Amino acid sequence: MLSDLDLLAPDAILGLSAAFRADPRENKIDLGVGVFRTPDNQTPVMKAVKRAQTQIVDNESTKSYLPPEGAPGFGDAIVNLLLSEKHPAVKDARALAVQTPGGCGALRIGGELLKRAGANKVYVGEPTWANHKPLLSAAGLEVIALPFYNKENCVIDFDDFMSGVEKLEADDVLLLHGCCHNPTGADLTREQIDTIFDAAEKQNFVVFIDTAYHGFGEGLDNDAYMVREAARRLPSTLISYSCSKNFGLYRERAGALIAVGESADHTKALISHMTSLARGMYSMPPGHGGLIVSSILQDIDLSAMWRSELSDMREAVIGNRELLVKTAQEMQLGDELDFITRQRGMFSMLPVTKEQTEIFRDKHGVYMTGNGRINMCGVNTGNVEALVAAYKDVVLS
Ligand code: PLP
Ligand code: TYF
Repeated sequence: MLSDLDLLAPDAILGLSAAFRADPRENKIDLGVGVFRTPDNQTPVMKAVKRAQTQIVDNESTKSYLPPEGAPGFGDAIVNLLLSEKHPAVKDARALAVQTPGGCGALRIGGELLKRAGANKVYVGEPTWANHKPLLSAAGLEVIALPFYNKENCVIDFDDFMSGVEKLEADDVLLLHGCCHNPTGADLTREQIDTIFDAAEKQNFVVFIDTAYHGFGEGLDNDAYMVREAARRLPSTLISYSCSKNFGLYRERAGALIAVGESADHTKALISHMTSLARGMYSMPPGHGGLIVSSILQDIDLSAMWRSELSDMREAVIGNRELLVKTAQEMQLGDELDFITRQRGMFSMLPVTKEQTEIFRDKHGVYMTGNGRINMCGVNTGNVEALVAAYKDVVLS
C-alpha cells in the first residue's frame, strides 16, 4: 500500500529558497519566501524576543504540557492586541483565542470548525496565498476562487469581486486577508471592507479573516480595521493570526485562532470545539513561541521594545518599496512600477507571466514565485539597479 505513493514536488514557495541557496551566482537576488530580511539578507531574532526567551529559559521550572488553549495569558494578550481592550466584543467576553501551531494551524482548525458547523464552501479572492487551498480543502471544504485582482493593471477589481460575493449564501464562508494581502500587497479600502460586511450582514455568510502581517502595513491599529469591524458588526466571525512575521518567530510555530461569538457562552462553545479539533490533530500547541509572545505582551517595557522593532521593520519595507519605484523612474521605466508604493506589507506582484519569472531566474538570478510575487525585503540599495535592469530586459524589451 505505502509503495503506491510517488514522490511529490516540494512546496512551491519553500522550494524556491532551496533553489536560491543552490545557485552559485554571487549577484543572485532572493525575492522568494515571505520572511523579513535586513539589507544584508539576515532574518535576526528580535531583541524583545531574545530578552523574553532568556527570562523564560532562566526561570523555567517545568516542561509539562500546556493547557489546550495554549500559554497562560497568550489568548487574552492576542485578543487585546488585535481587537483592543475597549472593543465591545472584548468587553462582553465575546472574543477569545486559542494558541495554534502558527497561522497555518489556525487556518486548519478554523476550516475544521466551519466544516463541523455545516459549511461546505469557502470563497477566496484570486490570487490568494498558495497554502489557503491545501489547508482549507484538507478540512473538507470546497475552495472556490472569486475574481479579485487585475494583474495587468495591478489593482483590485472590486466590482468583479463583489459580483461574486453577492452570490454567497448563508452557510458559505468568505476568506479575507486582514491586511498586507499575500501575494498582491493590494489591500481593500475601508469603504470596500464596509461594503463586504454589508453583504455579509444581509446574506448571512461567515467571514473568516486571515491576519499574518499585523503591523507590517500601516501599523498595529490601522492594520486591524477589518478585524475590529468584523467583530463589531457581524454576529460571529473567525480570525486566524500568525506571530511568525510580526514577532519574527517563524520556526516556533506561534499563532492563534480567535472566535467572536454571538454571546460569551457561544464563544466558549466555539473555543471548546477548537480545542476538541486540536485534540484530534496535535492535542496542544508547542510552548516556546506562545510563552515568548505572552511574556512580551504582558510586560510594558518588552512590549514597547517589540512595538518599536516592528515599526522599524515596517518602515524598512516601505523604504524598499520607495527605493524600487524611485530607481525604476530614474532608469526610464516611467510609472511602470508606481503601483508598488500604493501597496502594503511584504509583497507585491509584478505583471509578469510564469515564463517571464523563469527568465528572471535563469538569465538574471532573480528569484520570485511563479505568479510574479516579490518579497520587498529582498530589494536593497545593492541590488535594486540590477533588478530594474532585469525587469527592463524581461518585461519591456
Ligand atoms: N496566512 C498568510 C497569508 C501567510 O502569508 C502565512 C505565512 O506566513 C500564514 C497565513 C501562516 O503563517 P505561519 O503558519 O507561518 O504562522
Ligand atoms: O507566503 C510565504 O512566503 C510565507 C511563508 O508552506 C510560507 O507565508 C511559505 C510556504 C509555506 C509556509 C509559509
